[in-house]
Amino acid sequence: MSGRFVPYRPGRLTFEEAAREGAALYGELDGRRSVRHFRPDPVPRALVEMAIRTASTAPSGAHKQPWTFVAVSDPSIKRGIREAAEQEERRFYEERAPSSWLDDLAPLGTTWEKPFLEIVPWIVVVFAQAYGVDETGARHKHYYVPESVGIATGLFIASLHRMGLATLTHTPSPMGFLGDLLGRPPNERPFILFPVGWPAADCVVPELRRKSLEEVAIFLEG
Ligand code: IYR
Repeated sequence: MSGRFVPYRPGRLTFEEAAREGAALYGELDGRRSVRHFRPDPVPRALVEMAIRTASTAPSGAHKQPWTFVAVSDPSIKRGIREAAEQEERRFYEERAPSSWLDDLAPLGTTWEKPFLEIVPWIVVVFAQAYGVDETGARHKHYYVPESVGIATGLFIASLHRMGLATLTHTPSPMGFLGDLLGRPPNERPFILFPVGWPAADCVVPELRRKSLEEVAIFLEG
């Protein structure tokens, strides 16, 4: 064991306090929905910074923190992202997607058109670092990259929701154009794109049902 260790002493809650805190967070996150209708109103950069800081608290393989968040408010870059994303999406909806996939998407009402990519004040593109590069240009290994970046994006979404902001996990496919458009280095692969803004006053979301605890959990108790 060659690392240094520091004390970690989070306060111990009573069962009642723990149940109350857990239920409060559950209620808050259960109220979150993916949003495709946004207000054009500005979102202060400080709020986006806080969501990224929060995301970056995620655990990661060997604590390599293999993520880069690129936050874009520049209208011409947002337009470029929209144009490239719509080009890919159009091919997806009109040529590439099997009809079974389109059937699964029908309840969501999605199409190749992505006007929200220009309406939102921010687009945050998350890149996964397949490997690290140090100051000398030498490569070093990253571990469990999709797991690590996936956890970070979950915390990012939770932070935005806590601040009353809305987002959507958007993955135009293929997403290679994002690395070129945003000038990212070859070790970074686009992972997820998040439009970030305030939900529109007339925002609607598909009527969905979440699976129950019984449907998603199995307890093997001793
Ligand atoms: N990327 C497309 C299609 C799409 C795919 C899935 I899986 C979704 O949950 C939603 C949409 C689009 O963004 O429209």
